[in-house]
Amino acid sequence: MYKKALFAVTTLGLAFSAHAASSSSNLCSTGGGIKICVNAEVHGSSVFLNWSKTGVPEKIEIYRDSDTNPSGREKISTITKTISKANYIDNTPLEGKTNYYWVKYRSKGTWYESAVISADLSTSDMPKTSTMAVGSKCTSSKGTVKLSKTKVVDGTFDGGCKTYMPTWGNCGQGEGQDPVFRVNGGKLKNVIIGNRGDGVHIYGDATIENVTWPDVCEDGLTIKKSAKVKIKNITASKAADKFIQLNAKATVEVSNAKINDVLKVFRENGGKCYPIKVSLKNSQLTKVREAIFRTDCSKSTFKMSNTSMSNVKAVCKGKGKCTY
Ligand code: ADA
Ligand code: CA
Ligand code: CA
Repeated sequence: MYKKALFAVTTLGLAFSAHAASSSSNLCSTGGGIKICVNAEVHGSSVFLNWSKTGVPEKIEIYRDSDTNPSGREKISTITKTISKANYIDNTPLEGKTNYYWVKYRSKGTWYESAVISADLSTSDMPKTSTMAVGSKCTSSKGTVKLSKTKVVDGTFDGGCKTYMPTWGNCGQGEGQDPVFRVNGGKLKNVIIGNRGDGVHIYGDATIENVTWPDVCEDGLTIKKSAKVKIKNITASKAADKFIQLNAKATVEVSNAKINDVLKVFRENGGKCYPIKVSLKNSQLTKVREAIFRTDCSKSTFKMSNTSMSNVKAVCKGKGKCTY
């Protein structure tokens, strides 16, 4: 579970603390015809700031300090182009202590600012490297199996923790490469996906278990036909673009995943609205360069729980209902 941050003092010196979600409405500031309410939460080793505001400021600046005295605070972000954006993730907060934040904004030429918001990292119960996420048990390879064509799975396939290496594909971003595994339905377990071709394609209800992608190629796993898919105990790294691509209506449940260095973890095909239902729990995410979940479909949903995040640019991007 992530730890909610505590709120502290207003600029007028009125001190109180409470849990973030329940007290955020108490900490609103007004000025220049704009009302701004800021909220802070600790997720993993990052601090998520989000705010609601009435009116449109000309510019926003985010400041951070190790105490509530604004003197000596550091400007950590300036927002001008994406002024409608109402969140900021601080991936490099001051470790092991309480961080204090201010959201400053300019309206009609004059600067105003939010009350100071605190985020306590001293007792964060979600360290940078979470031991809770197990990942795949097949991370060291028991040998390589060379594939001259896609391995089709109907029923159960146990790969014995070997690496399945295609003889085609180049691990680039070229579309239309044949997958390493085509799962028509059933269970794929104990495999290491070789770094050529297009990972795993799913065509029916399936369970994916103890699978490692040491180096995701075009995509790691693609849902090609409507399916319910459970993905558990997996480890994946180095996706230039997407790890999981959803090209059909699907319910995807991921748990005990260790995912590192991807642009997006989940992507519903651009412009499509199947819709999809995705959940992620008991997992560890490090270095997500764009977003964990991206969709253009407002009917699609993403739910994340008990997951540590470090160096994550955004949880959700685009449309969809996002809960975490
Ligand atoms: C890209 C591409 C889509 C589709 C998708 C995929 O998003 O634009 O047409 O090919 O990748 O399934 O990999
Ligand atoms: Ca200070
Ligand atoms: Ca693709």
